[in-house]
Amino acid sequence: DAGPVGATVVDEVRRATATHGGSLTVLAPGEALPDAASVRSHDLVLVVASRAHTRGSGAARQVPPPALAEQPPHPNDPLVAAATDGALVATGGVADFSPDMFVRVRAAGTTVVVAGAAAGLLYGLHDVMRLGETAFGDCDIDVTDLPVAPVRMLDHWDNIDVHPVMGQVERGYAGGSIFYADGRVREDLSRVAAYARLLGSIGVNAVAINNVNVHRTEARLLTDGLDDVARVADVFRPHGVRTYLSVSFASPVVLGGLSTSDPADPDVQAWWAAAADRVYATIPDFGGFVVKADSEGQPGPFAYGRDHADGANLLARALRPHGGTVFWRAFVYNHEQDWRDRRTDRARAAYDHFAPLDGRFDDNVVLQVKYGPIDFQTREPISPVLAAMPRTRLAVELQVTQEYTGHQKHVCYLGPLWSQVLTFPLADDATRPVSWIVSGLPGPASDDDTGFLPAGGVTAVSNVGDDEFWTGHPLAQANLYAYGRLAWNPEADPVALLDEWIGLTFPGADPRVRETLHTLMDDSWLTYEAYTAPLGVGFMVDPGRQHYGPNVDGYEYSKWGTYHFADRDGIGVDRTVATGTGYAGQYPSPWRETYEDLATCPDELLLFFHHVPYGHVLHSGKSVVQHIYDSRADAVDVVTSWVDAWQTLHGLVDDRLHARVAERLTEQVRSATEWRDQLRSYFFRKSGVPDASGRPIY
Ligand code: BDP
Repeated sequence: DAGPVGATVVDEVRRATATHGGSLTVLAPGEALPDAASVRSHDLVLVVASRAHTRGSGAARQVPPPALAEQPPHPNDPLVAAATDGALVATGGVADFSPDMFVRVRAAGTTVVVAGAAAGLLYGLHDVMRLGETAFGDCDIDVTDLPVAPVRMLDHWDNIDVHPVMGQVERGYAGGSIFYADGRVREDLSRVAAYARLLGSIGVNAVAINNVNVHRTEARLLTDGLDDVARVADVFRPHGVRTYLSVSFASPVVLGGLSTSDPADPDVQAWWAAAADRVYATIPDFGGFVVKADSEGQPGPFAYGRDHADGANLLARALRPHGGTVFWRAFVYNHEQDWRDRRTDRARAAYDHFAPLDGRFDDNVVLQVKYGPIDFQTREPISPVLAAMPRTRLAVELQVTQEYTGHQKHVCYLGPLWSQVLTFPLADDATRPVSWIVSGLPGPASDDDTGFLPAGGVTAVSNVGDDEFWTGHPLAQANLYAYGRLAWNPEADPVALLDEWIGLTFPGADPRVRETLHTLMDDSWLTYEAYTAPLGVGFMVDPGRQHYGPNVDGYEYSKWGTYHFADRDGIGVDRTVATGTGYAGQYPSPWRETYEDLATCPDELLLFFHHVPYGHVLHSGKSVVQHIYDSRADAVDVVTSWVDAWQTLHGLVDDRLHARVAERLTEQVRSATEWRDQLRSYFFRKSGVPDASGRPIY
């Protein structure tokens, strides 16, 4: 009995063996192994070993039963999976097993998956399914796999009610919510069950099921809605996924009728403790809370003269007796600033608020930091907060939903962006990548293996809705897939992950399908960047169309505070220490020097850090304005070529899917053309510099 995940393991292997006409035998600890003659190819034997059975005995290698080991090798040989009932302490070359870890061994014609817990076994079985025949081929290498980050979370920005402008899912581009309909949690959660299985298969193990902007209806999930939340948790649990809620910091007032939400007030503390008690009485393995506080109008501790550590610890102490965690977001800035005041800089805000609080957060608080200092733009430098808080558990937050990257109308495969973020060597003299920071792994230069190295995890905003294809644009499914796989293994090659997704999504398809999808998707993030905002400048999206399409000055003179500062002479934001906002100084060396100096600042981030004349020559050899002209025009040519490429797949993929992608590509070409024409004209009119290529400018 390995719990609900153990039962899922049995279901999964039963499903897998049945497809091939095989059968499943489950052996209890100590039960005799079947003899070789009775086990056929495609059969699967699940050996539930007792702890005593495996401890210290050479683990994986020892598991194939001698009877099976005598069988001649066959490409479809039986798979033997072994689970133990707890931590496995193994010798003989197999390290201690963490709960998510598994080892896959190919020995004497048998494929063996060994894990120390049901979750690891589940991940091992999904790995075998992903590999297909390859898992049964000749190979004498033992594969040990485990995730780097302990928490791999998806946040849903879903509301119960439907907002007149935003719809039901804030920044959602795939229809309504899979969780809620008709003002409550859905009666039929079968879609959620399919989603849970999907998440288990890509290694995601945590889901927050409501919007970080917590409106009154959703706030009540924490109290009146608990039975419904429990139903959702029941559906996620068997796939190793824990359920979290976004909560309002003002809950004691809004839900509890108290006159304050002050963290120092004993009644407030008691209210949260009682709330947490009720949650855990209903959902014993509840994950915890996600909190957006003092940000974009959400309530928070500032109202009471307290800081974010006071606020986060209040909730953490309520969750602590139950083992829950607070994911406290670092997305805090003043969204009501005076655009005329050139000293204000939104990029500085998260660091200014949080870096001084390092060491003050309880150890069941994870600070959730957006990957860039502004807001999920197509290109941003990595947030310096991630390097500034060594005594705080940190999680990096990505955005799978394509808010700023084309609303799932545009093909924009984000795997390469996230890969860059996670592998970026931010700390310890450019040796410690972001994925290590959020996993609590010390840098290679660290000689402190006993110090406080707290782990947080990887989180992201989900892109899923009740749309027929789950993600609006069918190809946006690849982003969900890549997110899970990269959160598991940040070193993975994003194009190889895309290839995996293509193989699993279009099994047995004509080779042209794979080829064409690579043509469209491999570099689609860079193509999107090339026709939208240039050289790291950020925000040029239209506020009126919910961050879709161009509007160069859309935010330029607004209180939200994101500026490109384009004038007749130049463009970009001076964030240097010497003459600008000082943001570059928030980085550790060598990055602060790299970004501070025009000579070393990389082209793709130039306008994020510097205000330069239009004639400034990039490392690429082009002037800034010529780059603006050329890259936009070239990228539109690329997108236009995708329409014909996709057309050649007609009849080779499902017709409805083909039609949906074709329709979206038409819109992508229209929108990319609009970006090109507006940006080229805008900067021609601002600068007066003609396009050296002679292409028309309107
Ligand atoms: C911004 C979105 C907004 C979110 C906010 C957040 O426009 O809808 O509420 O991020 O992350 O990008 O809280």
